[in-house]
Amino acid sequence: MEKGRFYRPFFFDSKSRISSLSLGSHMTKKYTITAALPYANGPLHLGHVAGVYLPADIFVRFLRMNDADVLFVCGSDEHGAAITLRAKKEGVSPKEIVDKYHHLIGTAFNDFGIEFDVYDRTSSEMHHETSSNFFKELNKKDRFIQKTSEQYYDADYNQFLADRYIIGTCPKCQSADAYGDQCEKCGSDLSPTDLINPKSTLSGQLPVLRKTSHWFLPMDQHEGWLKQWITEGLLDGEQQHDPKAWRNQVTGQCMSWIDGGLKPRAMTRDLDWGVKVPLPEGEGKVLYVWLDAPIGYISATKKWAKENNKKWEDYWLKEHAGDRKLVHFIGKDNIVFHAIIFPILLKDHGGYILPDNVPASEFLNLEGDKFSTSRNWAVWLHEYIEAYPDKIDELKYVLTSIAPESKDSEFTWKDFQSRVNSELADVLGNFVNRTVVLTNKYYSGAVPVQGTLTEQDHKILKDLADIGHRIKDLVMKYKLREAQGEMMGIARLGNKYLAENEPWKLVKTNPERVETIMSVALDITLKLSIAAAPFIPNTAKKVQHILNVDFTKWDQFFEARLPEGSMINTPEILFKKIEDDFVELEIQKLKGKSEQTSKFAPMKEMIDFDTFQKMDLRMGKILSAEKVEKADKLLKLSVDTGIDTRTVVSGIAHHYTPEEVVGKTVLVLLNLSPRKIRGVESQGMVLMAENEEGALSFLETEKEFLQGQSVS
Ligand code: B3M
Ligand code: ZN
Repeated sequence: MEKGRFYRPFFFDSKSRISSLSLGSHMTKKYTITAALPYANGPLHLGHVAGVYLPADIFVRFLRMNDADVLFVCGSDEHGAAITLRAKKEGVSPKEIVDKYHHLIGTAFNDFGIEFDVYDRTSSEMHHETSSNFFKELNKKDRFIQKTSEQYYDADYNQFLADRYIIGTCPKCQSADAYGDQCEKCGSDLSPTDLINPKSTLSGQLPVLRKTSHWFLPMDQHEGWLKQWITEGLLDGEQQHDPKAWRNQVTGQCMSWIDGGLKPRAMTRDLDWGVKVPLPEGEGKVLYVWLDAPIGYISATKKWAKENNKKWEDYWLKEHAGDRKLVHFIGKDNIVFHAIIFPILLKDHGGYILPDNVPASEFLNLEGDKFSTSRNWAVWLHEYIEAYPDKIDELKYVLTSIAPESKDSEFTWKDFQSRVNSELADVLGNFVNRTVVLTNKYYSGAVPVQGTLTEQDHKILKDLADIGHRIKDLVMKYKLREAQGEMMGIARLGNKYLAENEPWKLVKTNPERVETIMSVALDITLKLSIAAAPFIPNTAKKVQHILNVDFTKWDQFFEARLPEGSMINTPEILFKKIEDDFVELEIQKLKGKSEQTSKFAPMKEMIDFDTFQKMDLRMGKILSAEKVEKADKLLKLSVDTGIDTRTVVSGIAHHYTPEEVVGKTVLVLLNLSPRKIRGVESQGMVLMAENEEGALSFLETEKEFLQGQSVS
């Protein structure tokens, strides 16, 4: 292709970028989007990300592309038994626990590209003040019933047992480790006295019942309006939201609680870590974590508004918020707290908007098992980012592809590899690469003139517009998994368009037509980069950089084109393929970690008694000891075994001097095949114990045993 033949030179500084003009109608919507506050008692794993934070981030990015006024709120949930239990277990203060994990989680969100406007924490003063005032307002309005009841108490620890301080069998699904306030398996909300065979998680003992008084939320009194609000979207006679837009499992779970009869629920606890009950008679008591945590969304907004010269009321209060929509992204075990308890509190307090939707996800499983922090059966987000900082979009794409939106789903490293390789690399990467390579090859990177479009060209552009409308419709229905699939459909269409038109063949005989084909292919690439932005934002930016544009508005998907003659950049590989040993390594890491939970190496493979009997273990006396030339870890021992005196080389020089070991009677494995260690033949092994820090100790007998005595 001679240079310059087929495109009008466009006086365009190829380095400057075509700025994005918002070409379409502005979205009138205003949103307050919250994502469940992660407990600051451990790192985030992929299940948390896939179920809550990634979908919320995609939704917010899409809203922002549509010029919506969005506030995206999150923060660390720093109260509750989960934290104080971990602090007890680690022998540190709850503050040390929350400080460590607040930082770790916040950094992981930032590095993974979850773009909150504010990531706050419920141990903040602003939060304590906000939730205390919220409680006082409810108490002033007599929204609580103060009552004395019998609560489980751990006499060994002198502590009342609530929530996660007590476990037992769930009366609904028989799960053995239901908590005092909730069964995570079936989602039922429970009271400690509902549990079968309750047990204290502190002493492990059967707890006793003791009297204590608390402020109860009479949830039973709210069943009427709740039912109408959830099933018809009506509040005080007004249509507040579209109930059909709620996920079936959310409505279903709420209705099963309501139909099962809501019970008064204690909103205070006998604990010392949390928001103190702001009443004289509340001495020694704190707000129930699920009372204060959702108020954390409001206090985080107040913090953000203060720092950004905004009015927090615009994001939460009816008379300020207008048609603003409140949306809570959560996991399914949080539904009762966000779709029943928090709405009751907001309504009781008065003046607040109620959630427009609560898109709760089901659970993501991992390699055939549930994610489990205690068993360390997890892929931790911060560890993934540390290991693969250049594979953020790959993980985002795969997690959205398998998002547990309506049913539990499964993450496997094999599936991760196949989606990255055969979808991202082979479909999306391949299409962009071919288009960019050919544009550089035929036109030195200049965007060719788009001549007369054929019927096929018009059809593909129409199909693309339909995809654009479907993506918007799906995202606004929180069907992000399907929406991403539509985005990938753009790349599939592009590959099909190139394959059907074969510009690489046609260029010899009909270069004019090839200009149009490549111009359409570049338009498809541009649309792909806009549609990809909410899902794989880094890739979207890379493709727009290659195209030398910066289009960030959704409407540009439908109207924007690359100006003819503008210069695009050279191609770059968007996705490196995942090799088999990557998968193998990750599975080994996972297996290794889960066995390491007890901090000690997992048991080796079983041996039978005969094999054990073959080992000849005896007591031996160390007669002399010396360092080994050029081997600072080794000592050369001369050992009297009772049947002979032999040389044994032992890696104990960092732990003992030769003088310290002479005269010791120690345990020796005699019948170990001799082997040369740094030139010295060692005939046997002196057995040592090693602790977690790697310190060594001989295995000595508590009685005087002479060398030669056998050990069995
Ligand atoms: N800390 C998350 C959980 O239950 C809980 C969410 C609070 S959102 C206000 O794992
Ligand atoms: Zn259950």
